[in-house]
Amino acid sequence: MGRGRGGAGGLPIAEHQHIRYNPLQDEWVLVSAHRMKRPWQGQVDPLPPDDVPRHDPRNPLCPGATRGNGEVNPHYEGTFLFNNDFPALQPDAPSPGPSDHPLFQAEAARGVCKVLCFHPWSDITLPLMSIPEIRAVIDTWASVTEELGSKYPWVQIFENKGAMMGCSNPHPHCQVWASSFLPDVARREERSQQAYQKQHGSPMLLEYGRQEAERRERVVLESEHWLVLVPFWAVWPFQTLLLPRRHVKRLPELSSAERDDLACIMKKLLTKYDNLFETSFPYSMGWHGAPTGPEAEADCSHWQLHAHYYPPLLRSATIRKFMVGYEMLAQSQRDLTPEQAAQRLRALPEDHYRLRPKDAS
Ligand code: H2U
Ligand code: ZN
Repeated sequence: MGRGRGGAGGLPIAEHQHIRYNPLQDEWVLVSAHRMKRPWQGQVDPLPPDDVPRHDPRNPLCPGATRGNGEVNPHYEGTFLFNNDFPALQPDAPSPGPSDHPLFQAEAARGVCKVLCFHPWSDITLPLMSIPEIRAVIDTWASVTEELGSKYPWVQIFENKGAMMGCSNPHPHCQVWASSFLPDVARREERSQQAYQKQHGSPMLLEYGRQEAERRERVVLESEHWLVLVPFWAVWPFQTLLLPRRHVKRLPELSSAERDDLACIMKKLLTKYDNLFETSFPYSMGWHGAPTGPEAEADCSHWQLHAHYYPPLLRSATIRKFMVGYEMLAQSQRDLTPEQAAQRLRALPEDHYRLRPKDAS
């Protein structure tokens, strides 16, 4: 393992515990690489099921199935977007009224929640889908951002994959929550990127991507239009950040070539993830771009579109990183360095382990 320069003045910091700053979300992470050596007698999670039926008429996300609200899904053949039958946000919630004390503040929360099925089959995942099929998902992400973004200031697209991440249904899908308010993480990213641009004159994540592409030690994948890296400040063991090389503020701005290239790089990244522990790799991922809505600031040039991938696995297909104790009470801590994680991901093959010919021996 090379001695990571880490970017902090060229210091060889990888082997010694230290804290790193996340300038995007304004928080620190404790990096203690030597902790990977400790024995593990804690929780071992179950493996994801490998016998998911391709079509199950009782699964409410399948084509032709009946959903929770009694509606019958069309016999869709590509992506399928519908309103969540159990939405956390609805368009017409009343306002809680004025606060009578600064310690008791509440505000109205309105919005829309949708579910997007990626594919008609329940036994497929993004890395096993074809490039045109992934491209169709990207196009739907862009159009739903446009549609809901015309009304709401924040459109959060996110995918919870795997039971370990609380995903309730194996059918490949993601969710879209549009809200009348900027959620916490969005607010922090808004503030940090604005302050950075004011101080340094360029968008934070555009500069960050350029720096990482030059430094190389945290780069996992590169393509003509995209960059995947384990951020310097990553918290989850194999967390990655997906960045366009060009300055792009929101998903709908992506050109056709950038969307095709995105489909390719997503397929490669997710294949590497699955190959890491030869399992259908669980994660939560989501897109962040400039706020939307009729009141969005005219100048959002401090924003750079990006996707975060937060996978929980640490040592194997069944041993995850727990964010408890110190993380809940003090700050995040990680057990291997981002440079080590990037190196491991980089070294993994780009062909999916499930598609390899079975060993004849
Ligand atoms: P998750 O597995 O990521 O929770 O996504 C499944 C979503 O699908 C969940 O938000 C919705 C749930 O509310 N759903 C429906 O809208 N209708 C149904 O009939 C089943 C599930
Ligand atoms: Zn972000």
